[in-house]
Amino acid sequence: MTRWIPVVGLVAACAAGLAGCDDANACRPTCGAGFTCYYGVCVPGGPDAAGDDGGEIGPRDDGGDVGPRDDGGAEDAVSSCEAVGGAHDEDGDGIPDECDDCPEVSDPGQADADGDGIGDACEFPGDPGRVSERVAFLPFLESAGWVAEFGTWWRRDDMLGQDQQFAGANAFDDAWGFGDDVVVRTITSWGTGTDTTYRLSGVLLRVDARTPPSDWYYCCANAIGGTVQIWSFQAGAFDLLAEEPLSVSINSGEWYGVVGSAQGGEIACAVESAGSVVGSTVAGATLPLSGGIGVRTYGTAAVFSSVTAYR
Ligand SMILES: [Ca+2]
Ligand SMILES: [Ca+2]
Ligand SMILES: [Ca+2]
Repeated sequence: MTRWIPVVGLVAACAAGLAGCDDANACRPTCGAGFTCYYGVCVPGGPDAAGDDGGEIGPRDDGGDVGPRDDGGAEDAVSSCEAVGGAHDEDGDGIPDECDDCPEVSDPGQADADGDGIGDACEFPGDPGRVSERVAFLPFLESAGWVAEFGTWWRRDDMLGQDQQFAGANAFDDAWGFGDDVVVRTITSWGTGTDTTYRLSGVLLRVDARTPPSDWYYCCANAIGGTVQIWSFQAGAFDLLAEEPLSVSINSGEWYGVVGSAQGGEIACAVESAGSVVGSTVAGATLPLSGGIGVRTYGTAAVFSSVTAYR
């Protein structure tokens, strides 16, 4: 059964136009020319001159004076699409990431039936409207900063990859400070692996790296046996909290979506294939964690083409 949790937009105040919201966290490393720091990551484009989070840049940019998300505001005299012409287009649908209502899934029509700024192609299954906005989209442009923990990570060609074929490897940004409530989707593909029990790829939720190694919740798919799993890790102890079968096999070299949701006392996890949910599970959250998000592999090489955070 697919079960999803309503997520309250705790950072909706930023969307309402409070100046300085996009400077909440410093970028590591400092963003290069043509990029601006936004929630701790470097995104294409220039600074938000109006300080309104509404015009020039950022995941909450409404797309300026082009496209269905235009709000007609004065700040849209120069849209982000125009300002960063030729900008990155992760999904190749012709709409630059900053203007795309679904930057990780091709949707050239930009259909958005409920008008919440999140495209139909990447609305979350089972509970439309539970996510109010996208707060970060990471196409893994080379300028973005991540903390690696174990494994052999690389970032190139707008992808983040991990080549270690045994044991676990994490990459995360603990500085985001999203708190308890967040929904994270990654697009991932499995490579070769050597572990005979687990070949996992997915997203980390509530990563807490105050005392390394980090503590976390993990929403993932296991390519061995074809299941969706929720794990916790705290003080050196792993715990498999929930596991349900997938309706499809995980094939190396193919792309899948893995979506994790953390709210209050619950963690939900779903796996997507070809735009459909192919398995989901829910577990109670017992660890008092808040913090960043990330990605993790276990027992397999894997590639991540993007990570998107919503609230
Ligand atoms: Ca696009
Ligand atoms: Ca798209
Ligand atoms: Ca929508």
